[in-house]
Amino acid sequence: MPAAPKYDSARMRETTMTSTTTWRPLLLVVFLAAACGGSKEPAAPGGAPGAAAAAPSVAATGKVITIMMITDEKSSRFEPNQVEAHRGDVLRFTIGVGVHSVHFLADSNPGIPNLPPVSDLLQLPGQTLDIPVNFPAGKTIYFQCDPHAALGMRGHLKVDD
Ligand SMILES: [Cu+2]
Repeated sequence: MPAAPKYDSARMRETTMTSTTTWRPLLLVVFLAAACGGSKEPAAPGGAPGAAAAAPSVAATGKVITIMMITDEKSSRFEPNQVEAHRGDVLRFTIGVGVHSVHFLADSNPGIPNLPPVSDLLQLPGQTLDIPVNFPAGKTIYFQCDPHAALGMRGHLKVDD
């Protein structure tokens, strides 16, 4: 796996106390996406230091799956809310409308390693949070938006090899 660009590595050290190794595939994908798509600056992976275990990195596939987060007159929801992805893909949670979070609850995902820390609240239209699919193949992982989980803003990620 090629090393992440120096620029991104330096930035990561500013924004997180956790190992840069864990997030390097993500950074690479973000860098490539930004280089060809001119996408916005991704949200920093929030959360407490120490929340990220020393995870084995996963080889990035380069595939990015956009999951919109929307509140409208119909509902608050992830769109899509049933996602199938391969290890090394990236889930790009993207604000459409509303204020949302992304939370892969540990309690709802027993035994699943590499769960990201709960996100900050995201609220700017177009704001994104990238989550690398670095979970065991064959598992289905639950995630939710904390403010709207009770209203049905929940989703599942099925992980393929
Ligand atoms: Cu929400």
